[in-house]
Amino acid sequence: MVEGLLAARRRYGPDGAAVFGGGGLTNEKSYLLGKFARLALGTRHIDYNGRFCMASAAAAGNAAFGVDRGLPFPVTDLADADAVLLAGANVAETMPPLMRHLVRPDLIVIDPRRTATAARAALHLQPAPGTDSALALGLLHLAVVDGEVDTTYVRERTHGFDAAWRRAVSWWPERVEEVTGVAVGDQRAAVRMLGAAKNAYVLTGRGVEQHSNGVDTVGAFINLSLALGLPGRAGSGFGCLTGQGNGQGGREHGQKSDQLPGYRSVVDQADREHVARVWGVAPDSLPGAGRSAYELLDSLGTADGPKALLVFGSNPVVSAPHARHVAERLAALDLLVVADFVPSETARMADVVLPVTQWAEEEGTVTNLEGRVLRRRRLRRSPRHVRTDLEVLRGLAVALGEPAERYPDDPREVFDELRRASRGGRADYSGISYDRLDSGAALHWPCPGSDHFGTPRMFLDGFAHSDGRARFVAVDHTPPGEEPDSEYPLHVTTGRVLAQYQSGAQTRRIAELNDAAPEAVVEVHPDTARRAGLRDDDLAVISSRRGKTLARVRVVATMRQDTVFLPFHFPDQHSANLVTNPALDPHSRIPEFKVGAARIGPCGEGAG
Ligand SMILES: Nc1nc2c(c(=O)[nH]1)N[C@H]1C(S)=C(S)[C@@H](COP(=O)(O)OP(=O)(O)OC[C@H]3O[C@@H](n4cnc5c(=O)[nH]c(N)nc54)[C@H](O)[C@@H]3O)O[C@H]1N2
Ligand SMILES: Nc1nc2c(c(=O)[nH]1)N[C@H]1C(S)=C(S)[C@@H](COP(=O)(O)OP(=O)(O)OC[C@H]3O[C@@H](n4cnc5c(=O)[nH]c(N)nc54)[C@H](O)[C@@H]3O)O[C@H]1N2
Ligand SMILES: [Mo]
Repeated sequence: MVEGLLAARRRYGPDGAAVFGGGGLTNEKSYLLGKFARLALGTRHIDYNGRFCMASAAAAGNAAFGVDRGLPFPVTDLADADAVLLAGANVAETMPPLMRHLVRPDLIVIDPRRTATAARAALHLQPAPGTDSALALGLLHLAVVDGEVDTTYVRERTHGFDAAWRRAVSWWPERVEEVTGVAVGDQRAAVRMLGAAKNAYVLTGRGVEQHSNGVDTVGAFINLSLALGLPGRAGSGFGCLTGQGNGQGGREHGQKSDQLPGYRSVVDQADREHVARVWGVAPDSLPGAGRSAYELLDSLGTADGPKALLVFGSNPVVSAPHARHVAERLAALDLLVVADFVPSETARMADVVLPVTQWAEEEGTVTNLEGRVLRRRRLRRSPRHVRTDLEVLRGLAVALGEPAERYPDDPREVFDELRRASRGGRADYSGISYDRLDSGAALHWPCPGSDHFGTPRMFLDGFAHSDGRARFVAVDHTPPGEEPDSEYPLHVTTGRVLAQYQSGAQTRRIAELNDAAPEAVVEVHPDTARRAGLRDDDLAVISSRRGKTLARVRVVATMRQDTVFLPFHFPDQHSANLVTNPALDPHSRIPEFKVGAARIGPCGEGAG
């Protein structure tokens, strides 16, 4: 590995090597991985799978509120609300424990599918995939004309309403119905429910975030919540439901190509100076911003792309869009190193696999969806000679010529350094310690001092912009990257099912041991299936401009006729990402996992 990394550096410079991380890594690993990339490799190319997840919501939240923390309030607050709007989130399957906080509120669910979550809603709006920004603009339009706007709040706590309204003014309900398929009466009912609620929340999931207009779409929902006066008011609010075990912390400590620890900016001089001081290096020696996750993968092994890649905590061969192309790029590398504890599809392609310890075998912290830092404790010993990710990073760094003391491998020591690096930053962890967490304290960042009790509820006294006000963003609806046409007449959308987790490498390992492989399915409306010559349980081929994938038909009467749904948990010829569109949002570089043009048909004998 070291020879390969040094060769890449010699021939192509420090950017000849790159790092790909994951939001499942602990805070300590995320932090050390970012430091390793920028100091030991000296590369600007480090990014992670959060870019595939909620990067658009983070960008929209930062623009509107001055800082983004997925949920700026504890989940338990939801239980007392009168109404909750869930836009593109299927929490009954993806976060089942959250459902217990959603018993009392009236639920409004926006999802092209009638999910388990939608089935429990008081109102289900079922738009065509990729039309949410039109729907959100329409809901804002109705809130204004039906007199549901909190004008005092808008005047005292926000800026930019007029510009946002100028865009929404042309999204009258009939036009919105035509674009989205959501009936005018249902639009009105949603606004009435939110307007009548004394306390309400608007929450977004991947369904509205993973789009080539993801930032604008989330911005349109934030605008709606601001018009109703929800964010920063006790008992109400706006939030994004982050997904992975450390979906929050994973992005706050420097795995994202444009961020340094403490949610600092890699291009801000004061931010660079602070982090460089903690790391004991000159600010100028820190590299600048690198490529975003998909752009990084897309460039591997090309003339100006990295020739060596280290992967920690992701399985991009299955989870990245346009997966066949990504596999080709990985195959073009001089050196691929994968650290994992199961033989993932990406690990199977690697020149070197590092079999690291797994969560039950190590100490650390993660930050949950409400910004609360949780201790993860070791439950069992690891097999002998298996190293932790921290030990791997330290060993590699030293072999690359770095001083050992720069890479502590004791999680507590790493966390203490992370606290110093985050001090004064937007995500300030400096007051959070293992001792405080172990004594049972519930600490949400920002927590700027050892005597500070953390911040479970943000924005109550003001938003994080210098004038304390939130910003409406002037957004319009733009259509998705691909619309159905005669060749590819359907929308294909993707997501999750309850019984599978992520790219599935771990579930498959368990299934392998039990001799029971899970099978890929595609959800199809009965009429769509009939027209395509398909019956329930048939093997179907779903194709798009990127390629094709195979899945068993599940006929679902509540599907939209123009849409099929593929869970993304399956590998090889069953991967949903063989058909997904890698079109990127211009502001956040999140890919368009949630909509593309496709067709479906029977899979001929022996095909695939
Ligand atoms: N069981 C299970 N739970 C998980 C995971 C898992 O893999 N399995 N993964 C975790 C992770 S990393 C994440 S990020 C979260 C994700 O949690 P969710 O966001 O709830 O998950 P998804 O299924 O990706 O997307 C949610 C819904 O978006 C809908 N959708 C698709 N296209 C559109 C659209 O254009 N507009 C709208 N409004 N909705 C659309 C889909 O039909 C789907 O029901 O789940 C976490 N929890
Ligand atoms: N079509 C489509 N594609 C999607 C999505 C979608 O909705 N539709 N969702 C996207 C989203 S939201 C996400 S988050 C990604 C998730 O997809 P991936 O980024 O591939 O994440 P995982 O499948 O969780 O893979 C994590 C890998 O890291 C390993 N791992 C876990 N913990 C550790 C650790 O501590 N150290 C090391 N070294 N390895 C570890 C696991 O064993 C596993 O093999 O997929 C994205 N892809
Ligand atoms: Mo995610």
